[in-house]
Amino acid sequence: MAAPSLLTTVLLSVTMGFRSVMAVGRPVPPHIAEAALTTTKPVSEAKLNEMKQDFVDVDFNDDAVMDAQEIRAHFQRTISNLNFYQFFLDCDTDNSGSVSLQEYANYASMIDNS
Ligand SMILES: [Ca+2]
Repeated sequence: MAAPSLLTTVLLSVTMGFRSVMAVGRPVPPHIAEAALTTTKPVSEAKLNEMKQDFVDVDFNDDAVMDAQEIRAHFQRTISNLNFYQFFLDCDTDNSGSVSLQEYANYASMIDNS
């Protein structure tokens, strides 16, 4: 029995969550726009810019990390608690309790299917 894995479900939900708010688009500050990022999987420049936009949209207080409260506020009821925790655990690879742009870029590059 090959049911879709939990991770697949999480990733689909998270990706759709981000896409749905892409149109909001807070201005991307220069230090984010020009940040040199590495990604676990290679991605296009356009995709990198999309990730930066996602990041800025979530980082309301501009402290250069997405914390749990910001991610929660951003997604509101669009993802379940379980997906939320899984997303956080998967992104926050250094277990700092928040997600940096670099951590998000690594994560997002892994779920990029384009
Ligand atoms: Ca923040």
